[in-house]
Amino acid sequence: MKRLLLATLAVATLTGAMAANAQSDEIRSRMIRFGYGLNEDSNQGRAAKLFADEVAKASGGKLKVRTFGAASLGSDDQMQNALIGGAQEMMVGSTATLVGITEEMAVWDTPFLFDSEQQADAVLDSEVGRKIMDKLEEKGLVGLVYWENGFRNMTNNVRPIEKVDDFSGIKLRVMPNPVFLETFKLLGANAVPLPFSELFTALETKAVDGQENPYNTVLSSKFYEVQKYLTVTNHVYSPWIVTASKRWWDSLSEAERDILMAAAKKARDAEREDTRAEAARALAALKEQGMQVNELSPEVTAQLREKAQPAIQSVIDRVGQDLFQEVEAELKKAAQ
Ligand code: TK8
Repeated sequence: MKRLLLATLAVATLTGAMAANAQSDEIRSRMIRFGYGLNEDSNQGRAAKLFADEVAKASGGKLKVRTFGAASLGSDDQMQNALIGGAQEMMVGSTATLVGITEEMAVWDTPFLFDSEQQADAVLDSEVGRKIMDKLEEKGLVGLVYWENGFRNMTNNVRPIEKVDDFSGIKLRVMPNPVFLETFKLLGANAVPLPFSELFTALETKAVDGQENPYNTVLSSKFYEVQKYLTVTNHVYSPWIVTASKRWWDSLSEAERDILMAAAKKARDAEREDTRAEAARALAALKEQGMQVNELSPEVTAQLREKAQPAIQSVIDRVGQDLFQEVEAELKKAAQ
């Protein structure tokens, strides 16, 4: 009797396992909610749409990606938590907003880490870039690819930033991230962490004087309507990262995962191209909108680097010396 029961149990477990593990080539009908923070009419929105179209094409319409822009599913933080809990399938957002979940992501927040977009691509798409991404898995997230947010520049309403002292007293919104907070405190600004979804209103109501983001975002989020001065600082390169809920990802078949991964990569390549082309036009567009733009002298840039130096040490303390050195080795390779 006991033996029969065990045998029945074994068969039941086996069938259960087979049902849970979708066959590797199976593609089922699925709805995928893909959230992001910027407006639909932005480099982020265009790439999200391209991703959705690619997935539909490659799956014969079975995998349906529904995109939700303008933080309509919540801020980066809120979406990350929804992914972890399994209430949302996918998103794209800043790596900087993931540092509270996976500390290693802080490596990308190192001020003045990259000198060019090409160097950023090489390091982000390298083994160490993947290794940092894979750290998300133990926290319930799966990282697919890095997209480009871009080099960040300062905007504010108080004064043009021409020298280091000009940061002094500026109430500056920063991403909710310890490295950004520290960097801008070191530069003398009054740094205030705030989710992106609250930023326009904070600028409009003068709760903060300024913010920092790539030209593309200053344009697509219409910050030019509420900001007077733009200073070309290029103080850090910001990646975006496409993530999926691990709980959900694990329930997909291999074929489904392959489709999503291939589409994310395709969208990445197109997004980087689109972002760079737009950035080249955006500065002129922002001037046309009435923003007063100034560049920094090489001396002032050198002083900024110097002042921000202690933030690099705290990144190292956070991510570990070994990992930081791996990134530096990859940087060197990319510079050759
Ligand atoms: C969009 C944000 C944005 C980022 C920021 O959700 O918060 O300033 O640059 O791109 O992730």
